[in-house]
Amino acid sequence: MALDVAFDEGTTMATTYLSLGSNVGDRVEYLRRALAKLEKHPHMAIKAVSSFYETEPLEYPDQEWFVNAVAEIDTTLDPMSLLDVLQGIENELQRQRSIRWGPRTIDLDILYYDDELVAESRLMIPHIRMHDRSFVLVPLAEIAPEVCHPVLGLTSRQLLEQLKQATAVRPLTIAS
Ligand code: PH2
Ligand code: MG
Ligand code: MG
Repeated sequence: MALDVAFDEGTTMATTYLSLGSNVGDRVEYLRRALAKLEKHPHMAIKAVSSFYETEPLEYPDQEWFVNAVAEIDTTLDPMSLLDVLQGIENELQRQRSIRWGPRTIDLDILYYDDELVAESRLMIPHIRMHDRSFVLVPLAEIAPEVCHPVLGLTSRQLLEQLKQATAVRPLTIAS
């Protein structure tokens, strides 16, 4: 999936990697709807989307398996504005189904934003736990194997190789 958007001249473009996850309701549909909303945004262009993976829940094992993916996006939004847009999309998708499905329909997390480091109470970039999570590293290594973690100095492929506790991540057997 690729889309070229003509951004205004003079604006600074950044490449960001986002993690998408859902474990409530029609998980694939939530990922697709989130991607459609990202694609429609005037300041974002989707450059690549990984396969969709079915993943064993991490950190809170007593919940449904997730569907996870990673997207590469070019954006002229600064990191905080990007976070606002992502939270807006999460709210839109949750609000529509909140009564029926509960609150965890979609999770949109910023992994990288160029090589920038952000350490705010609302936002940490690189994502603080991404290097421990096979559900992030497998799709990230699929679309960006050579991209380097700006703090750890390791590529996605190397992060995946050095993962100690890899939880189950398997390609979803539907067209994504
Ligand atoms: N997200 C979490 C916690 N655990 N596990 C999987 N497999 N996938 C997720 O997206 C995920 C998780 C908190 O955001
Ligand atoms: Mg998350
Ligand atoms: Mg989140």
